Amino acid sequence: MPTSRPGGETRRQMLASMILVRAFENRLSKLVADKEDVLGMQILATGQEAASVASVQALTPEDVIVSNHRSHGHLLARNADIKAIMAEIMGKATGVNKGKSGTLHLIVPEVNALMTSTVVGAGPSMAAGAAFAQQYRGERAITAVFFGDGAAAEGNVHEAMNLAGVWKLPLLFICENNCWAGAQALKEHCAVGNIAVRASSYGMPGKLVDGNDADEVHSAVSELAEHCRSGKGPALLEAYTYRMRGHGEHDHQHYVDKEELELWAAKDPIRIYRARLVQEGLLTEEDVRVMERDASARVEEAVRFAAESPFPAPEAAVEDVWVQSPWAGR
Ligand SMILES: Cc1ncc(C[n+]2csc(CCOP(=O)(O)OP(=O)(O)O)c2C)c(N)n1
Ligand SMILES: [Mg+2]
Repeated sequence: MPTSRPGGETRRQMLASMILVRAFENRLSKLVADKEDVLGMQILATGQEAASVASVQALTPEDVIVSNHRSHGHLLARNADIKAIMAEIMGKATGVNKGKSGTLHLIVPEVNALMTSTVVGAGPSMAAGAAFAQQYRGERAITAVFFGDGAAAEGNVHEAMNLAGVWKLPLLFICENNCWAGAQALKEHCAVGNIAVRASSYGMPGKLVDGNDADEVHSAVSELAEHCRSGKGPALLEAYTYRMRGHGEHDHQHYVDKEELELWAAKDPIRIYRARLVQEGLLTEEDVRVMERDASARVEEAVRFAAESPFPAPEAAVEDVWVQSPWAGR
């Protein structure tokens, strides 16, 4: 299958989106450190921005995405409302889920982000259901599910891949292999060197890419999404990347070698991409500084909006729990 490089405008947008995601998560990290406003465990994807942003940007807005506990990049790249995402993280009534999901279970149906789940490995089987619905209705849209290297060891993920292969579901599995699952290194839970080789066991194509290279990720997702869209069944992409921070903000990575961190810091996906676009003449350094200022202003506005928003009323706890059946009272 041919691979092609994304166009200039797409590449500029990818850089802007990666910069926004980094600014958002850096601010979140500072809020945690300052013990301000944010509730619960904060799980960031610093260092993984190319994998998440380029994947999402290679999909169409009609495609459904299913994410996991490391979801901010996926949702912001999808243009989910940044103020409502921040408000949700702070547990406010103006949040995307009225303050009831918090950061770990964000759902943004307006942008076809069906769900995020912190139950490791749950996403792929839910995504298989969404892809089945798309196939059943004869839609052109596909489903893309993001999961980690640790999740790839869960039985549930293998079942989802097997069923997707048997039913030829339009489902793109995107494994963000960030080398760690909590405090467990990949070799402690994975018998093979990479996850993509497993694809052939489920009758689907598998591809391993440098997850810190936005162009490479974009091209691979475009190619595999086309495979899924054209009725040929599922596909598996492994984006090899690195989690630059601890599992969550509570985790100070005492188990990680300093040299390993330095090695990956040198492969920072934003710095690499920024230099590439400037060198190719697609942007000037000043254009990038404007992107950074814009990102920072949007993040500050989101923090202000969220901090000033009210918490949900106690009665709201029992709202949105049940769906009214369309057949009720008939
Ligand atoms: C079923 C289940 N088992 C264990 C956990 C605890 N847990 C949360 S995240 C995580 C590590 C997941 O690693 P990976 O899938 O590689 O994703 P990453 O955190 O690296 O993005 C674990 C074990 C959980 N949330 N759900
Ligand atoms: Mg991982």
